[in-house]
This record gives sequence, structure tokens and C-alpha cells, in this order.
Amino acid sequence: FLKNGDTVGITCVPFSGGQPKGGVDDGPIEMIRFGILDQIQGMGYQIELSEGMDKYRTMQPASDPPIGNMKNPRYVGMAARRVAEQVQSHCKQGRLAVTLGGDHSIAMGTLAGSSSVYGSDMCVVWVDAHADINTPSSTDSGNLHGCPLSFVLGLCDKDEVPANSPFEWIKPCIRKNRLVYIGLRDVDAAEKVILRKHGIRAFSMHDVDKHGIGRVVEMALDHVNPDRSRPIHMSFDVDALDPSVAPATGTPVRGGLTFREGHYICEAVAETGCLVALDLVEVNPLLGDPESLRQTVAVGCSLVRSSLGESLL
Ligand code: B3U
Ligand code: MN
Ligand code: MN
Repeated sequence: FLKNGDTVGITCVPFSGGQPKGGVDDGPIEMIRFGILDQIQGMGYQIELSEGMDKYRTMQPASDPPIGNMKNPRYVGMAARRVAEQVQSHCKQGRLAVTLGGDHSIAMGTLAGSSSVYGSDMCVVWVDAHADINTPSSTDSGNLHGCPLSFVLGLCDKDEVPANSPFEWIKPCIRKNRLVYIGLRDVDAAEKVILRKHGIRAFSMHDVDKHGIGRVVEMALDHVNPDRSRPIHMSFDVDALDPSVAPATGTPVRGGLTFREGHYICEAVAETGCLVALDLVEVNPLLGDPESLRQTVAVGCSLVRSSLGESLL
């Protein structure tokens, strides 16, 4: 079903610097232990694994004081830059780029990387409980996993990203009308202002209840990709799912997507044949009991397989 050929380029990013809880950096290794690589190969794909995943841990600077409100800004900026290179390299070679996080701040890298190859025609389906669109000045928490979209959309002021900023390398690369959200239910007041100001389309859990997931995905894809001809980058935060389905994540929010609703999104995106990049982020194996962990890792792997077309007949 993938127009993109038969090789999946996998980038593992054991990174937790975009938020305060340890453990999310073990997300990729737990998914590998669960068998995600064999599972993808078992579906008939070749896989190429980006090199040096351990480097994401060792590249943490000894000193990384906040810049304004932003926490670990240098570490996040450097890690995302490396992610961008690795994802770009997969995309350049026609591989479907799958990135396993790590916290969601790494998406500034995945989106910069994929869009550098597919251009501004590429659309982004952001599946999350959160909007992750705070700017360096609007973020209350200072956690950069709540900010990746503001950088790639070019929403930051010049003084928020000055010439010597760790994020200076990120160029505006995603168009506001090519981004759509599914699953939102915990959006900061400042983020609501940003979404409204820029006319960014979002389908919240209210919309999922009202229209059903089938109609919501159709409307979301109609908005960013009416002819189903543009490349799609899907960034899937596992906290979009209900905590009963994916408990082991840093910021669970009640009232999320069911197991089937989450998978339906992945299946419908796979069905378009347009998927060029996929992020699966915010699996935190340290949070919760062993069964919560197993369940969350399993559902993460299952969402990846569904996005690659596993459940299509
Ligand atoms: N919007 C809040 C909370 C948050 C964002 N992303 C997650 N949590 N996972 C913030 O910190 O920016
Ligand atoms: Mn997120
Ligand atoms: Mn989230």
C-alpha cells in the first residue's frame, strides 16, 4: 500500500530532554525488545536502522541553563538536529521514515528532516491529547515537548529564536493549512489563541464523539490532502490514546481515543498510500506497573504496524 517502496528507515531516539520525567528515553529499546523490527520485516519490508542511537544520551551538554522559560534548550536543539539529519537521509533514499521516541520535542527534527525532502506540499497529521504548539514565550511549563510545532511552523518571533539560539537551524517548513490535529483534549489557553489566530484545523475528542472517528479522519484528510496525493507525515503521541489503553506515558489525560479509534487513524492513513514518515513518541516504560508497560509498548508497536498497512486486506 505504500507508494514509498519497500524499505522502512527506522530512527530510534532515546531522548527525554523535552520534559522532566526519566524513562521515556527507554521507549525505543522497549519497542525493539517487544519485536518491532522483526514485526516490520515480517510484513515484508526491508529495514534500515539509523546508526548511533546511544549518541542521543551522550550528547547532553554538561551545562544547559534555561533560555527564558525553555528547559534543556541546547540538548533539545542538538538532539533534534541530529534526528533531522537521520530522517532526511531515510527520506532522500525513498525509505518510509519511522522514528521511535523519546519525547515529542524530537518532532521538530523529524518534521524538519522529512519536509526538507518532500517540501512544503507535505502535510502533517498530529495525533495527540496536546497541541504541542507553545512558543518559547507562551510555554508555562518550559517543557519543549509542548513546543515542537511552533518552531517548524515559523510561529516564533525573531527574539525567541535569535541567531545564536539552539533552534536557529530550524527553518519554517510546515504550512499552517497543511497541519491537522486529531485527539486534542488538553490545550493551554495560549495555545488556543495560537490555533485560532492561525486558523489551524483541529479535531478534538469532542469531534470524535460527535462525528465518529471515520468521519473525523475523512474530514482531517480532506482538509490537508483533498486529493490524497500529497505526502503525509503522521506524528503519533501515544497519549492521544485513553490512559486505559496506553497508561505508561508522561502526561496521560482521561477521555482519549479507544484502541480501535487509534488504530483506525493509522489504517486510514496507510490506506491513502501517502505516508512518508511516522513518529511514535512518549512511550515511558518507567511509569506504571509491568502490565501497564507491556500494554503501552504493545499498543505502540501495533500502531506502527497498522500505519504500515498491516490490517489492510
Ligand atoms: N501544554 C502543556 C502540557 C503538555 C504538552 N505536551 C504534553 N504536555 N505532553 C505544556 O507543557 O506545554
Ligand atoms: Mn505530544
Ligand atoms: Mn501529548
